Amino acid sequence: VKREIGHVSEERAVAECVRGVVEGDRRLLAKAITLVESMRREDAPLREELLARLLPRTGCAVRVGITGTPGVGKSTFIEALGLFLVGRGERVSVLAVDPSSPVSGGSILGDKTRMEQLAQHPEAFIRPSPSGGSLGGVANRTREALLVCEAAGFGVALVETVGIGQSEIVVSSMVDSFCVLLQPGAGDALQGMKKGVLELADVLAVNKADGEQKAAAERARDEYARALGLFSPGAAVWTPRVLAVSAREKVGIDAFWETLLAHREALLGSGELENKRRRQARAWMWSLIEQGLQESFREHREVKSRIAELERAVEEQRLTPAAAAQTLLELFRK
Ligand SMILES: Nc1nc2c(ncn2[C@@H]2O[C@H](COP(=O)(O)OP(=O)(O)OP(=O)(O)O)[C@@H](O)[C@H]2O)c(=O)[nH]1
Ligand SMILES: [Mg+2]
Repeated sequence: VKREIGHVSEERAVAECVRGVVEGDRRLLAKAITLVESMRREDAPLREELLARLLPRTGCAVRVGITGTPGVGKSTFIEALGLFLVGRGERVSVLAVDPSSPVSGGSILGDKTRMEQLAQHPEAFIRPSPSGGSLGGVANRTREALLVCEAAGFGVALVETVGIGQSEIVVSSMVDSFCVLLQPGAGDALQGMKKGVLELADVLAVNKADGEQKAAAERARDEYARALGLFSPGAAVWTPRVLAVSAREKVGIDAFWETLLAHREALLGSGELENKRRRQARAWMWSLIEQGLQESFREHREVKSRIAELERAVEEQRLTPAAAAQTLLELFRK
């Protein structure tokens, strides 16, 4: 009987969240995101139910990823861009994928102070990164939060990540357009730039093109543009573009958005947007399967009882990694 009651109230909780999200109730939107971010196993059926009900309302947002090294001005830029967009009547959500641990300084968007105006705007919604867990886990929860925001009618979904480690790859796999913010350091601009990031970028913006740094930022822009020209594959539907902007002075924000829309047009016109989203959805499914398998593997009773021993044997070179893996996999498959 108790289970039944629990079940009924859970049903009601999901229905309430769905209604709240659709009607633009911010408290319920936050609650829905908390639910999709929950790592508790007992929340899984509710989470699935909520996402399944919201799914038909998703897919309509312009999904944009923004990355850049610490201090490049991501928060300032997103605030400027967000305010520009709400000024044009858009509704904007901001999510983050933050792979850093609470120990190393916490969430990127912990510094909401720098997005003070946007955070208070009724047409904007800012949500810090879910904390804890692997990058893959954090990213999956952000993907799902993005769907909830879309269902809530946010026409622009911004996803911020700090450009360290692999997080920019993960974010680029959940957005339509991926943007990299760059420091104005001229001359050596390219040295600090990972080629991988350049390859992911659809739009690059050299920030801080103001005051004393204006000329340096413009030089850096030209250098990046030349470098991109060198290894862009001519036949692509889109050639990445480089701009100089000032997030602080709010200069170039409109040009940035125009460029982003041009990218979107190119994707739409060639059918590539749909292809991209299909590929992303499929890859997401596989990443969930891989994570699920890993979890089951580590929790498997017989596997668990022998992991430590076999790891040690491998470390001490008494056993090859291949043999140890084989033994564990056989135990798992049995
Ligand atoms: N001159 C100038 N300074 C800027 C600009 N944008 C940001 N800044 C400054 O750069 C510093 C870092 O800005 P943030 O927006 O916090 O940078 P971030 O990339 O979000 O930094 P993390 O969250 O630490 O990764 C701050 O002192 C900003 O005031 C700009 O357009 N021009
Ligand atoms: Mg920041």
